[in-house]
This record gives sequence, C-alpha cells and structure tokens, in this order.
Amino acid sequence: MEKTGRIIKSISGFYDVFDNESETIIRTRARGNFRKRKIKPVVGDKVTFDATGDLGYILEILPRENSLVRPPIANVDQAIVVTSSAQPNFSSNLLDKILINLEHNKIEPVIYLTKADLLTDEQYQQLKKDLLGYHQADYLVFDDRDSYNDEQIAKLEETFADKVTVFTGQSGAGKSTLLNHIDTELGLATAEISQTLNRGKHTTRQVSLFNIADGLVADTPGFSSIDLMDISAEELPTLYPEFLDYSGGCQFRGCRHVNEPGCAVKEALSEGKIMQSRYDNYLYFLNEINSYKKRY
Ligand SMILES: Nc1nc2c(ncn2[C@@H]2O[C@H](COP(=O)(O)OP(=O)(O)OP(=O)(O)O)[C@@H](O)[C@H]2O)c(=O)[nH]1
Ligand SMILES: [Mg+2]
Ligand SMILES: [Zn+2]
Repeated sequence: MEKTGRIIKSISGFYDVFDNESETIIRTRARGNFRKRKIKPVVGDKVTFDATGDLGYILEILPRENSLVRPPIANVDQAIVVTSSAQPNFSSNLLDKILINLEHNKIEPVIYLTKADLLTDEQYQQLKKDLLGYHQADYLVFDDRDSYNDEQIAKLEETFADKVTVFTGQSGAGKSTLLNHIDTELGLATAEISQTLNRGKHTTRQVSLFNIADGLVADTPGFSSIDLMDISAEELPTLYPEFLDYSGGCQFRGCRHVNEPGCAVKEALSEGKIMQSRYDNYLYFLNEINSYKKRY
C-alpha cells in the first residue's frame, strides 16, 4: 500500500519517514533504482513509500521546493543562521555567503548571534555596529548579549509555526546548544570547539527534524566554509535585498553596481544606506564567481 510522508532523519542508508496518515515514524530504505538514477533522498524530502514489510521502502521522492547541499536538506522555508561572536570569531564574509546561498534557494534567513557573552563591552558594541547593515537589508536579527535570553528565545520560537526551519552555520557556533535551550527535552550532543584550531570538530553529524512550536525544526552539522558555485555574476546582485531597494534607480538595466555611471546602489552606499562591508564582500564574491568561470 502506497503511503506518503516526510523523511525526518537519515542514518547510514536508512531513512526515518513520518507517515502522514498514522502520524508515526517508519524506518525505510531507498529503492535500489535511486542509486542508479544518482538521486539521494535527503531529510525534508516528501516521499511516497511502501510499508507492508518489516522495513519500509521509499518509492518516489516528490518534487522538491528547494534543497541545500550544505547542510543536506530539502523543502525548507526558513533558516536560522547561528552566528558566533567569538570561538569561532565573527566573519561577515562567511555570514554573507550563507545569506546569499539561502536567498538563491528562496529560503528566508534569520540571523541569530551567539557567544556575545565572551566579548568585552567594547567588542560587543562594535559587533552590534557591524550588524547594522543586516537590519538595513531587512533581515530579522537576534543579537542579545545573552544568547539564551528567555524573551528572545520565545520570539524565535514564534517564527517556527507551520514552517520547516533549518538551523545552520559554522561548526561550534552553538546550533545544538541553542536548540537544547528551546526544547529542554532534546538533549542534543554539544561540545567545546577545538581551542588550538579555533575551528569546530563537527559535533552534530546528521540532519534531524524535530517537532517544535508547531513547526518542523532541523539541527544540522556545521561547516567551516561554503562556495558560490551555483551562483552566476548576473544573479549575485539580486541576492542582496538592500541592493534591490535601490537598483531600480540605476541608469543601466542589469547594472552590476561596480563602475557603471548613474548607479543608485553606489549612491545609497555613499549615503550610508547600504553597509560598506556588505558591499565590499559583494565585490569580493563577484571576483570569486568570475574566477570560477575562467577555470572551466
Ligand atoms: N559562552 C558561550 N558558549 C556557548 C554559547 N553557545 C554555545 N556555546 C558553547 O559552544 C560550544 C559549541 O556548541 P554546539 O552547540 O556544540 O555547536 P554546534 O553549532 O552545534 O556545532 P556542530 O554540531 O559541530 O556544527 C559548546 O561548548 C557550547 O557550550 C554561548 O552563547 N555562549
Ligand atoms: Mg551541533
Ligand atoms: Zn547599479
């Protein structure tokens, strides 16, 4: 009998599927022909499956609304970009890359600052200034000094209802720790990051979806870098919400906002309506994308 459901966990070749009808979790395997067709089911996939035997079988993966490679997950509405202030240090370059990838996949980003308790007052005030540009871009930004401030956590939870939300960000940024504060029954493994490398050691190893606050929420393994391979130089400026506020006023259609005359984005930049670091990272990424093109 053919059933429908959603993959909520993937563990070494097995997929746990939430069965829409019985509202129970059924362990399945993927049919052999998926491998032949080079399709790999991922967490978040909506599937049809057969559950007549002891072990279910995934029959078909329904068309994806979107999918991410890092972390591997499909059909996501919103992403909480967990961004640490220290250990690992704040990087606007990495944050902007993550935001661009989310915009490219039509996933709504939310920025959530962690570990600001490790900063001096002065460093924290500076970091808040460095985050102003993200408010200008109309992103929802949670930047309390205390990552686990009850009021802030309650506000975050309000965004989960009727959505699929993925927690993403650098390894060691505090994704699992934050989720444990949101739902104290989760008991997710967390670990101190390796001090010598100032780099995480990937404590969370798989993507899992949980039912939290009337939504589905995923913890995922962190990463230390991502690339922009899927994004073209034409698309890049369209992935900056604050550029779109002004680009209609550029003299040339398809203006890249670099050296073109009559560029409304550069004008907004000079008036402080667009943050310099966002723009500098934009030029940097444009170069990076152009250098991929030369290689192929
Ligand atoms: N001081 C401080 N430490 C924090 C905060 N958030 C997380 N940590 C610590 O940072 C370390 C890493 O946290 P995790 O939750 O394991 O990080 P993660 O993002 O899940 O890492 P991966 O699973 O490897 O991607 C742990 O030792 C946490 O206790 C915070 O707001 N302040
Ligand atoms: Mg984790
Ligand atoms: Zn322009």
